[in-house]
Amino acid sequence: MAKWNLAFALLVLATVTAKYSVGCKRTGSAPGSDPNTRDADAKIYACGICGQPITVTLIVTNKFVEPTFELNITVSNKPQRELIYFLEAASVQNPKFRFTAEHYGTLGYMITKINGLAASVSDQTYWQFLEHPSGNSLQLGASTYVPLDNQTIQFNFTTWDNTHA
Ligand code: B12
Ligand SMILES: *[C@@H]1O[C@H](CO)[C@@H](O)[C@H](O)[C@H]1NC(C)=O
Ligand SMILES: *[C@@H]1O[C@H](CO)[C@@H](O)[C@H](O)[C@H]1NC(C)=O
Ligand SMILES: *[C@@H]1O[C@H](CO)[C@@H](O)[C@H](O)[C@H]1NC(C)=O
Repeated sequence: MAKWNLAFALLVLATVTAKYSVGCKRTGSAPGSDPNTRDADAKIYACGICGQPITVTLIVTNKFVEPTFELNITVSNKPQRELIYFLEAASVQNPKFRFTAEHYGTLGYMITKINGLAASVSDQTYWQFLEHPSGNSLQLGASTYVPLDNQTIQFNFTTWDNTHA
């Protein structure tokens, strides 16, 4: 019984992979191969399961400290995957948007600075992730949260409540 479940799961995985990895194919040299004599058929797959193309809007707001700023960037037609990749795409698309991240083991990347404005433990400030327009705080970080098509994510510079932290 368990064996059949596994076989079914693998079949589903194979189907999903076949369907969604198409946009991720890129040519390049296989590791260790000589780039001058590389096989034209050698392909590197940048990711295993790539999602369907989606559009995500990022709103960056700092109304907490002077000078305040706001930035809206729409990233269109990128494969559905973790939020960090949309942040990367946004900074490629719009050089006015820059961010810094710090890696925390299994939690992945924490966004520590946006456009020069850094989170601070002494000031108890951070960049909070919210769904827009609901205002719901995301329960996952940038390396784990996978945005939905046409979703707007807000990055709001704010303070954390001492009683919660
Ligand atoms: C305190 C806390 C915070 C504080 C940290 C303040 C500080 N510097 O002390 C603040 C308010 C800043 C915070 C923010 C966020 N947090 Co938080 N946080 C926690 C909490 C309750 C405790 C962490 C801790 O102190 N550990 C003890 C210390 C000794 O270990 P540490 O490794 O040094 O801890 C550091 C990291 O945990 C880091 N950190 C805190 N939160 C997060 C979130 C992510 C994604 C990352 C990579 C790192 C990180 O800051 C800690 C202090 O330096 C945990 C829950 C838990 N019990 O672990 C959630 C937790 C880690 N946070 C979580 C989330 C979702 C967030 C936010 C994404 C929330 C949001 N909607 O904005 C943001 C991060 C946004 C960003 N800019 O990337 C989730 C992560 C889930 C996941 N798998 O991604 C957790 C597990 C809570 C939950 N929902 O279950 N958080
Ligand atoms: C960004 O989006 C928000 C929310 O949709 C809107 O209120 C604001 O006017 C926009 N700002 C800019 C600079 O486009
Ligand atoms: C997202 O918006 C596009 C363009 O308006 C639309 O074609 C698509 O169906 C929307 N996707 C979802 C999941 O609503
Ligand atoms: C963004 O942060 C500011 C400053 O703390 C706060 O007043 C505002 O309510 C926050 N916005 C959202 C949508 O949470």
